[in-house]
Amino acid sequence: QPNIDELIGQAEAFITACYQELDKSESERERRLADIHEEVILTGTYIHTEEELTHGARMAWRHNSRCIGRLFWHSLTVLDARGAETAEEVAEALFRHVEHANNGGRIRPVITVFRSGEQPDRAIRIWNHQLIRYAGYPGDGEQPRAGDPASDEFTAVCRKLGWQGTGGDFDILPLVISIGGEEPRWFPVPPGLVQEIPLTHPEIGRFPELGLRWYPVPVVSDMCLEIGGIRYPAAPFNGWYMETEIGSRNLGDTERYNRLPAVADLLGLDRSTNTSLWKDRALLELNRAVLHSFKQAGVSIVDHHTAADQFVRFQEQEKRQGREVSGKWGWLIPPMSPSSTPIWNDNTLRDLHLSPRFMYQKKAYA
Ligand code: HEM
Ligand code: NRG
Repeated sequence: QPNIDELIGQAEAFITACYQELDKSESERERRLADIHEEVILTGTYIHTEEELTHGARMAWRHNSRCIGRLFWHSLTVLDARGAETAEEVAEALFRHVEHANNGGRIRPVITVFRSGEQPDRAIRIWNHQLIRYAGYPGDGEQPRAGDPASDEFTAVCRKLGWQGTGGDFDILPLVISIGGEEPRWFPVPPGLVQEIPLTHPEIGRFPELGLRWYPVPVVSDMCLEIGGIRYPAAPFNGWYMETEIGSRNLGDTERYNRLPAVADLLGLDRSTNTSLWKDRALLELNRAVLHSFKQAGVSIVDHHTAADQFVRFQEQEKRQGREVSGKWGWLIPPMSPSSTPIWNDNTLRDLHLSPRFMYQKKAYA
């Protein structure tokens, strides 16, 4: 958290940029800055208007150098949950978020913003990395490992709090919420809130034998939103998936579900040699299965070629607005056939560290 002078400086920079983008008059800007100045001197902080919160969150998305989906930054729905006080109220707002985002499959980009974190003894923290995610069980002498290895540590935390999973590959974790230094509370995700999608393949009839599935909406819930020097440690956001996130990484990575060998075996590929390119062929069919299954279920998803084209349109749109796009090449190229997308040959991308922004923060546990 910045000191008073830094806070006023950051507030000024934000209000200036925000009010200019919103076509507000010079006098409006000056009045608002005078008010903020007084409020900060009096209370040590200031409260964003709804309008500032909405536009600030949209700017933070637009500024994120790792996100390929930014063409749609202006369409972000901002839900103001700064009034939520108790863990129950937070959990209810989170379930409403998932419902509103899911929208029967026509996924809407949404962010829910909880109150700012200047008082550590009242700070709201969501312990989950994503609101919906699968548990991970490392296994032991008797039990083989199961679930998503990325969730092993958090799953152990949930079990210590009293949550019990089935020990299977696709247990949806509970929400874990803490207020200040209080013990965290956990809330099971209501059955029916998440319409999971079993993976099928457009041509391979036996694909369901792999028993793979995924959830419709990625809601990242452990990042901190910073707007004009004010930090929001609980501000979960979602868009829709790009298929490679699930097909290449979540199901394909060796340190995640590691399912390329199983897919290759189903396809009858020769795994005894690299030169059969069995990994590449398995990856391709796994990604096709993800796209096919989401489409069949009527759930929004984008393929990596379309997403890359949309990113190029975003770059052109920003150029017309006289703004430079911040980007990290290594994050923006997709984890399948990256050289077949227009981002591959873009050597102009630089990380500009713009604000408002989404930041990593210390884990709420450990
Ligand atoms: C990262 C796609 C919407 C903020 C990413 C990544 C992808 C992606 C593929 C890289 C993820 C990874 O490699 O793990 C999309 C698509 C969207 C979308 C297709 C559809 C609308 C949003 C929204 C926000 C957002 C609505 C925030 C309001 C971010 C942030 C990251 C990111 C902060 C970096 C996450 C990190 O550092 O771990 N996005 N995104 N995105 N996106 Fe988006
Ligand atoms: N790769 C992660 C999700 C990270 C964010 N991706 C998005 N964000 N598409 C995974 O679960 O695969 N979003 O806000 O849409």
